[in-house]
Amino acid sequence: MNPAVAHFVANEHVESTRRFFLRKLMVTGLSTAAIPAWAANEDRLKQAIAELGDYLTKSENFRNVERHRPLPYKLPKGKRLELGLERETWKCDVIADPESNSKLANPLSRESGNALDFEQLTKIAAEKSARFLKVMTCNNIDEPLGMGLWEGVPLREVIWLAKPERNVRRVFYRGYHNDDEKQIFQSSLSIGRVLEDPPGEMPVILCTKLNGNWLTGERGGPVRMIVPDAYGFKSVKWIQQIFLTNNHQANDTYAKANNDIDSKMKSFAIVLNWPDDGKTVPAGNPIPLAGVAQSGMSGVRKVQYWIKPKSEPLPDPQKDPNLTTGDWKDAEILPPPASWGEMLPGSEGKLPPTPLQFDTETGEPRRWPLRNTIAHWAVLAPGIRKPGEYEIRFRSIDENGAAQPMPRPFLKSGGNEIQVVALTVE
Ligand SMILES: Nc1nc2c(c(=O)[nH]1)N[C@H]1C(S)=C(S)[C@@H](COP(=O)(O)O)O[C@H]1N2
Ligand SMILES: [Mo]
Repeated sequence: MNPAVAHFVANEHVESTRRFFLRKLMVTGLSTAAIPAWAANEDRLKQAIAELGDYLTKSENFRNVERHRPLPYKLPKGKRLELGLERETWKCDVIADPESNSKLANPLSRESGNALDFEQLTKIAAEKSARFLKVMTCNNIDEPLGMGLWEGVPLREVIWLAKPERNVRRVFYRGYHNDDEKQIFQSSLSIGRVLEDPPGEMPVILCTKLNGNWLTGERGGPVRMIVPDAYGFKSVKWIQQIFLTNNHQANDTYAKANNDIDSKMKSFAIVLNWPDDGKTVPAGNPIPLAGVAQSGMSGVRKVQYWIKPKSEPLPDPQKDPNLTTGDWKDAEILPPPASWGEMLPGSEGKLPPTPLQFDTETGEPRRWPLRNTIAHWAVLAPGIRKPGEYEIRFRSIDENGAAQPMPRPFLKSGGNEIQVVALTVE
């Protein structure tokens, strides 16, 4: 057995898999005496769940979305030290937008020699550090880039150091961009969002750690912004400049690229590890399905799938563009994993104490799935007797009862189209 599967089989996911497998047997009206004949299918379902991998993504396994040539983390170490792209030399301005009239009593700048440095950040972190789970997703890519446990200093702590006094409506921030104006990548937030977190929401942080380890250059280190409720473009990497401005308009680089820059993360469900040219199953054999659900601002109540013969027409796009009249069946959202990931330092897959979304006494997540993270889901779909070509679709239902892609179907605010994959029954 491959080691990842062996590891998985040893943990609770498999127990919960067994429970819902048994439930499925009961639903389909078979007695538990039929289990031995089905054992191979149970194994296949276990395998499909195991192939989802660890809950947290290893830093180097995130998908990168990056412009800039050369890439800052590919510069030689000496150059990186010189440019403040290493913890030892990192410096960051916290200043007024020169094109605006914001007033700060104590601007921090490299020019005046009092810029924020990593040592100061570490001192603030000793008292005010924040740690939370968040999935990184690009609004233009319909699959998460990676799932992380992020840690750092709330941005507001650093803003208060600069003693803003008046005329401050927004904050915008930039990463290192090779001193080339054309390569600037910046994002902005209202000052209100930075200073106060909506109920249950996590703070915007200057992030220094991912999954318990220092943030690597490839992931945006030494310091990157992490905006928990937003798509990836707000989480600017290689941060070196923070501006306070009286400009009431968003000046995000992504706005120029035709994106909705105010979008909160959306909920959706997708199957994983499904070959582009489809899968083949023997007639009558149950079909193991497993994937991830992204839990956006309205959470995820359900994950559903719909298997349809390819030859059968879809509902009339004028009357039912979102396929709500399909024969949707429920899958199971898996509970929090027993092991969060082997990359967590010295912890055998345990999370460090205690992410903000977790109860400090029980160590359990306060809800599941958590908003702005993922959950794994799985189901053993009943076998199909009739050989032929089929399509399988997937969707989430959020906690308000809205079925994906509703309530926000427009793609500029985040990809959430209903996924479709091919299945051949032989
Ligand atoms: N400095 C900088 N930060 C950036 C970007 C960039 O090109 N430059 N890309 C952004 C976009 S569009 C996304 S989706 C996320 C991707 O984060 P990742 O590469 O860590 O997965 O980084 C954001 N931060
Ligand atoms: Mo992105």
